[in-house]
Amino acid sequence: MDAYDLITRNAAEVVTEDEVRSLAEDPDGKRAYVGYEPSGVLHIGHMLTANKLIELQEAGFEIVVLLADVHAYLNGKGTFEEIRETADRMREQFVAYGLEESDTEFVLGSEFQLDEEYTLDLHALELETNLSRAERAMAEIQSGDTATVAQAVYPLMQALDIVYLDVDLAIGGMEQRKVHMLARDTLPSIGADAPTCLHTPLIADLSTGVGKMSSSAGVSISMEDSEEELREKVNKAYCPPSRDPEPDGDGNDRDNPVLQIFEYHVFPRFGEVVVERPEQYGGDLEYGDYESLAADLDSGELHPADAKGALAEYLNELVAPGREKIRQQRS
Ligand code: NAL
Repeated sequence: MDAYDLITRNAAEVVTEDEVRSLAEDPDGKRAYVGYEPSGVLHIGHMLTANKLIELQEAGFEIVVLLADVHAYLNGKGTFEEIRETADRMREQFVAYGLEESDTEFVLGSEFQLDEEYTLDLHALELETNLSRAERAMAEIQSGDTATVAQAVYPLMQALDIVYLDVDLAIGGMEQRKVHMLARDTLPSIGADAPTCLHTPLIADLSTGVGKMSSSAGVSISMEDSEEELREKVNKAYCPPSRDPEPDGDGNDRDNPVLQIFEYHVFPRFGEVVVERPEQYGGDLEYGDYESLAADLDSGELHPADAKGALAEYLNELVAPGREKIRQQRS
């Protein structure tokens, strides 16, 4: 796979393609960053962007992970002390998940976001941004129903962090795209470059295939799930025996979360998949890529129950090191 294909593999969107192509010409030493509000335990959304970071490390990028303690505070996620404490645990869980520690710089937001120069730059961005734009940028990030002033400041700090961390490529889930577009539009007003962005897809709600999977509503996969819990969650997941013939945008907005997890988690990390079946049902099935597995589900060669059984096992392998780390953190 060439560098551009590896960088953009499984991306829902890159802004812009030309900018990413120019990064791909010489990725060595380029910096990609992602930010996370510290929370107690990683969930499948964190793991999805982490998969992309691991691929970018393979492509030669240096990775910066911002543990966004001040952002979590502004978003109403707890007292500052509580949030600071979870940031350390989250860093250890990312390393257990497979982020190469020697190639990853973990930064706490509060290390630089309270400096005088940063604060003045932030106020400059506040002057350039109207409230409704800031609110719209937060629609899919904000906790609570009514936006606070703190939540209007939040996306401007996120924009400014891209400058202060000196990154070449900003990574985030699709829910971050409006913050990144705001950053592209407003950063030039303080003399900074518009950031190049890559957005990972959202996985559909596990039980319905409608909307996005979320740890705050519905069923989500978490790094602390036991093998048994994973099996139960996956067994109950929405997995029609064929793909939606007309993907999103056509009024039939159901996606297949089981296939999505194979595509965005299992194949990127394992490269191939073996679905174990007793001889009497045709024996094991082996897949070297996502498309061939999806095609077999479509044709009926692969039964949803067998696909789910395999998925639960691979997910278990993915979360096991982090689950062990969480157990240690609590003892
Ligand atoms: C991501 C978040 C917070 C601050 C950031 C700063 C720079 C780059 C990425 C950042 C967290 C993210 C979330 N908004 O919703 O988890």
